[in-house]
Amino acid sequence: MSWLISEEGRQLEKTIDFGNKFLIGNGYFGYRGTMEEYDKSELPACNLSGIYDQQGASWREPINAPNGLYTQLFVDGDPYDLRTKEVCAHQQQIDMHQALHQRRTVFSGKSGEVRVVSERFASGTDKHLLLMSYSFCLENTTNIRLVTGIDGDVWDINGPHLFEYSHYSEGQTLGLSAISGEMKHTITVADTLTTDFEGTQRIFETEKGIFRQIEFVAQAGQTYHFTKSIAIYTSQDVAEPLKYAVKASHSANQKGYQALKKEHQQEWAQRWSMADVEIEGDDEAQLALRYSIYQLMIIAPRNSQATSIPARGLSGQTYKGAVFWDTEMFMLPFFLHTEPETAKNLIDYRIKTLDGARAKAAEYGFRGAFYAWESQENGQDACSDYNVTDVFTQRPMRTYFRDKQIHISAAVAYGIWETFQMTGELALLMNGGAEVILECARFYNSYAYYRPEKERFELIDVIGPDEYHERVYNNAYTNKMAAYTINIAEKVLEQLEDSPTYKAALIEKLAYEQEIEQLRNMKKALYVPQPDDQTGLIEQFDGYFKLEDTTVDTVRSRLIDPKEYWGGAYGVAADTQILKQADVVLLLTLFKEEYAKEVKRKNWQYYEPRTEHGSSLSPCIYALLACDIGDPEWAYPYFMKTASVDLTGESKQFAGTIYIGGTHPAANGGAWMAAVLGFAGLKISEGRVSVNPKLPKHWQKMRFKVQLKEEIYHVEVTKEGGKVWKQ
Ligand code: IFM
Repeated sequence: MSWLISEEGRQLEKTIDFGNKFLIGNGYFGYRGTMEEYDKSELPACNLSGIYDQQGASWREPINAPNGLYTQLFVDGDPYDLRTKEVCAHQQQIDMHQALHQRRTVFSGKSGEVRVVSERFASGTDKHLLLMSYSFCLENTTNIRLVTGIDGDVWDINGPHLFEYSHYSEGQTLGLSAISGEMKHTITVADTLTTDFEGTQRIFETEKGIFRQIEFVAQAGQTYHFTKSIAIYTSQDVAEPLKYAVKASHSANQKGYQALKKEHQQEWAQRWSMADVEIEGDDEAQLALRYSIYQLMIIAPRNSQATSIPARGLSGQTYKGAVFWDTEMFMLPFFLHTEPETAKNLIDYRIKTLDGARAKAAEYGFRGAFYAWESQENGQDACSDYNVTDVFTQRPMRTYFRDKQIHISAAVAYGIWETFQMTGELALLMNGGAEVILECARFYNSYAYYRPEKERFELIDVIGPDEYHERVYNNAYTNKMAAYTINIAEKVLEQLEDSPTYKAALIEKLAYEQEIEQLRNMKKALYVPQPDDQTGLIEQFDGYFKLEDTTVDTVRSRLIDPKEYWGGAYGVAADTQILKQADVVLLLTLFKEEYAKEVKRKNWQYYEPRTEHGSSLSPCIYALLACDIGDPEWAYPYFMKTASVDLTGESKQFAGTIYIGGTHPAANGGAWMAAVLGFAGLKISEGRVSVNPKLPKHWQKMRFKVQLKEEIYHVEVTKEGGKVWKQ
């Protein structure tokens, strides 16, 4: 039971939600949980990873491939479509253990009942393959028309992106290629069909699609079955995507659905044997946590070099398919502990995009690497200067995420350093990691402002994690992370001591000698806000405590429109102490060893009632710190909120008028962190794995594995303590 995510009934009002909830994927593409008969109005999408395009002046976003699953069944001329037909029963589910999407529908119509059963999976062994098995059975003998093929008229937020469609057909294989407008990428989908029935066949083309129509008389009570072997290739993969797609689709078809499914199941069983976290005593938490892990595993860029994970995973084009700090700060820990190879891929992406970060720093007049707030394939920043649309005037609002969220570079440096510490691979530093870290430190050096009267460096005019307060001075989190980046840079240089030739060449290449001296000075004099002696509180930024002290509900009651943006110049939260998401609490979580328990407790208690949790990144951090201070019962609701965000669909859907729905991989990673690092209290330090469990009252036991270097460790914890042993 705890492996199945299931919904009964049509619930048409939840079609968009279910598209997210029933997502399948394999890191190369994500396929939304929509019905086979849907056209673009229901937002089906085969969302491709790391391949972007821009239409006119609108936002650049990832490309959705033509829909190879498209299938519509006509019974006596009538379309049997979930949107329009009455049903006696309908169920949609994800079997997480096998990463299979399953559908069962019993339609009722003038020709009696029609049962449709389908199953699909994004191959875990060949990232280019999407497989489907589909069967139907009629109550009465009736004329059938089956239309199945490739629908290239796809849903886009800022499209269309696909043009110059070309069609292909040979035997049972159809193909559709299209060329993207800006980048001229070719996207090809091929589909080979195998049926266990015969009929009158016709292939027809539309401008943006190619379909096969099969007509026959279906006998009452007989089940008819077909499979589709769909292959997706782009010109980013190979020079001739059509050739590859057709070949892959043929050979998949030859191998057969069942054989491919078996391979896929074995691969997923293997993955789960490493990644699963078992919870005894709480089925709801178990399901939600597994679902979070499932979501991370379907978007992990395993077989692609140097690609990362967008903030909405592969569930669509929201947030421009861009990579945020979410990856390093919220998702990376899961991969580092369970799939280090994938973690390294995520890091390689930042190494690959270093030049983009350098260009951004230079654009703003700084040195070093200022990473994109919303990073696309080459590290260019997709974040617009006007990232929110005002609900009243419909005008774009000037936001400063791109210019001022300078903590992004620290997140990148932090992620690389964490990966180095976990894997111990110096090659990671020598193959670009060191260069990134040094360039990030240089950026803070060039950004910092020396205040002679205070004899200190400050970071002024920034936005911290709490985006509702723009252009603040000395955001505690940002200053601390900048200081940490400088620390890491020093440690990196120490690590390179044993490779003097490489080190000297790097310092020369970056002209870094003088920078080292400056960083030393800055390290001594960079201001990092400290807990107040009396109250123990860390002020989120200069002047924060002078802002109106009110409640989240009061601020909410001031909204004129529910979609109104809370931040920006005139936002309802901007002049108050109400924050969007964990900020000081995140600082205390990351650097928990450096602060007294009482300080952590006081700040948790102060900031929590003032936090709107308007970002899905927030609750997991409150859960983590609550565990750290020994209060798992405080942590539990925040953990559950995080772990179930994509199950309940209860998350913000709009920022102003901009749609921001989709899946929430940062929260998925946060759920894993809260469970493993929080409740189980896993700690890896100096090559030693230990636990310090703080289980919620009703949890009896947790069991999971982690990988450290080449070793796999089994961990089992109860309320009384824990065991860790090597495999
Ligand atoms: O990166 C986050 C940010 O912290 C809050 N707004 C949404 C972004 C993407 O998840």
